[in-house]
Amino acid sequence: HHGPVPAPLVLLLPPRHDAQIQCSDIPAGITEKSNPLTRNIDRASADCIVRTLQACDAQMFQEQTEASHQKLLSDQVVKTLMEVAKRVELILKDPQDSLVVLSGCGTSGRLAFLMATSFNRELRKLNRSLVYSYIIAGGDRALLSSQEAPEDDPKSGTLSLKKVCEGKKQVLFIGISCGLSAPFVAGQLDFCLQHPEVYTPVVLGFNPAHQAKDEPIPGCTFTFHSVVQRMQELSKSQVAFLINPTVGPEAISGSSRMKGGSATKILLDVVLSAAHAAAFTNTPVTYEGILQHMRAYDKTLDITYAQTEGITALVEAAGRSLRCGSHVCYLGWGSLAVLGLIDASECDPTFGADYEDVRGFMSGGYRNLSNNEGPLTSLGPQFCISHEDFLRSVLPYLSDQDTILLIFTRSDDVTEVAKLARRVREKTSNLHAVYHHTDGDTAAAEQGDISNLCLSTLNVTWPTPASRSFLLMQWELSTKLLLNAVSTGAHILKGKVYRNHMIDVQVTNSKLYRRATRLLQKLSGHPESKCEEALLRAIYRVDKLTLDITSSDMTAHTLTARKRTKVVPLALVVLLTGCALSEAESHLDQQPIVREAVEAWLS
Ligand code: F1P
Repeated sequence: HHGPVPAPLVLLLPPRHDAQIQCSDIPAGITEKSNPLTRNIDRASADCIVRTLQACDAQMFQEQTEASHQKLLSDQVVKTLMEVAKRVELILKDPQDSLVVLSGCGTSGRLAFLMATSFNRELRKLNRSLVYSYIIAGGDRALLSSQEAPEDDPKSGTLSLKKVCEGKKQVLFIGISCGLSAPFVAGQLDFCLQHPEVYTPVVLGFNPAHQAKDEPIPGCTFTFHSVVQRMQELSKSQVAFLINPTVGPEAISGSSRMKGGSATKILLDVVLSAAHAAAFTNTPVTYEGILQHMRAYDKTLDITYAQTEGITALVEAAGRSLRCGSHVCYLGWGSLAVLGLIDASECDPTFGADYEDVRGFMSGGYRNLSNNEGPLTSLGPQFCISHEDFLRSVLPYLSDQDTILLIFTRSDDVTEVAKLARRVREKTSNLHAVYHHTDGDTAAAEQGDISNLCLSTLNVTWPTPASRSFLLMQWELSTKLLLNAVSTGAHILKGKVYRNHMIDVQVTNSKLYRRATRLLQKLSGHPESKCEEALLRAIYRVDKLTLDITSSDMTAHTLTARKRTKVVPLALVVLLTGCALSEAESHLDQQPIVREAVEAWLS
C-alpha cells in the first residue's frame, strides 16, 4: 500500500449522510456516473490500479444485453458506422469542393486532430487531395493546454466551422462530445441542420440520446438534447447520423479522456480506414469488415494489458516522482509522441496538476505535429514540445527522482532513441521505455543498448498485421491506454483522487460546474441548492452571497472560478463543518488532502 491511509470521509459523517453517499441517484448521464469497479481505487496498490483500469476498459467491448443501451459492437452501431464510412468514401472518390470535418472540445478535439492529420498523411502518401480538417474549441493552444471556457461557446463553434468550410459544397461534419454535452459542438450541429444542402452532421458520444444535456444555452434556442432529437428524427432518412454506444462510466468519474477518448479513436479509425479501403483498394464497406476491425481493437486491449507488470512498474515510478514534487516526462517519436503530448496536457484539468508535473515531448516538435496554426512556442514554456526543448530546459535539472519514459516503435530511428537515452542516463537512472514492434521484426542493434540503459522496458510484441496503417493505429491506442494508466495511476498514488472522484476539479465551464455541484451533493448529503450556494461562496470567496453574485450567469461564475484554486475542496469543508470560508481556507492550506483536513477539523 502507498502512504498513510486517511480515514474515509464517510466515517466522519453522521449515518444520515452515509446512506446518501452510498446511493448515486443524482441525475447524470452514464459518462458522468461513478463506476462501481473503481469505488476504492484511491486506496489501491499500483498493481491493483492497473488491473482495475483494465476491467474498466474491458467494459467498452461488453455485449449488449436486452436491458442495456447499445454498445460498441451492437448491430445498430455497426450499421451506422457502415453508412458514415460510405459517405466518407464518396468524398474520397470525389474530393473536389468537399471536406470531412472532425470537431470536439478537450480530448475529443485532440483526437479529432490526431485522426485528421494521420488520415491526411495517408492521402498525401497516395498523392490524393487532403479531405480532412479538425476543429478544437479554443484553437490549437487547446491541443496542449486546457481551454475549457470556449467549450461553452456555440457561436465560436459555428464560426470556426464556417471558416474551415468556406467555398465547400459537400461537408461531412463529425461532432464529438463524449457526454453529448458541449455547447460548442451543439452550435455546430445546429448550423449543419440549418444547411442540409451542404452539411451532413454526425454526432459521436457515449450516452443514450435521452441523456444528452438539456440545459439551456445562453443566447440559443436549442440545447444539445434538442439537437440530438432532431438528428434522431433525420437519421431515419440518413441525412444525419448518431453514433452513441455506451462504454460504461469512466474509472475516474467524468474523466472522458479515458474510455470516451479511446472509444472515439476506435470508432473513427474504423470508419475512416474502411472508407480508405473502399475508395483506394477496391474493398467495399461491409458489415463483417467493420465488425472484424472493431473486434481487432478488443485484441489491442488484451495485448496491452498483458503487460500488467511493466505498466505497474511505470505507475509506481511516476507515482513516486509526483509524490515528491518531481516530474514525469514522455519522450516520444512519431504519432505516439502526440499521444504523450495529449496525455500530459490533460493532467492539468483532470488532476489540477502543474504543466511541469507531467510533460510530453515530440521528436521534431512542430515540424512533425502538422497542426493548423504551426509553431506555438511563443505562447510560453508549456508550448515548447521538441526534444531540443527538453534537452535545453528540462535535462539540466533532472535527478533520480524524475521519471523519464521513452516511447517509440521499430519504425522509428532507433539510433536516435539510443542517443537520447544515453544523454538522459547521465542525469538520471530513472529511465524507462515503451517499445512497440511486430513478431516479424528483427531487433535493431541499438535496442539492446536502450534496454540496458533503462530501469524497465515494456516490450510490446504485435502479430504482423495485414496492413501497416492498422498496426500504427493499434500502437496509438495501446500507447494511449498505457499513458492514461500511468498518469491516472500516479495521481491516484499522489492522493489526488477521493474514492473515484477528482475532488479538486476545476469549475471552468458549465459541465464542470454541474459536475462539481453533484459531487458536493453526493459527498455532503446536502440538497442541491445548499451545495450550489457553498460552491459559489468558494468561487467568490465570500461568506454571504450578494445579489450581484446570485444574479450573475454561469459564464461569470466559471470565469471567476478560473482565477481560483481548491474551489470544490473548500466548498466541501464548508458544507461538512459549517465553518467560515476563511477558516476552511487556512485549514486546507495546512492540510491539502481534503479528507484529512475535515478529519483534523472535526477532532
Ligand atoms: C470535453 C472535455 C473533456 C475533458 C473535460 C472537459 O468533453 O474537454 O475532454 O476531459 O472533462 O470536457 P466532451 O465534450 O467530449 O464530453
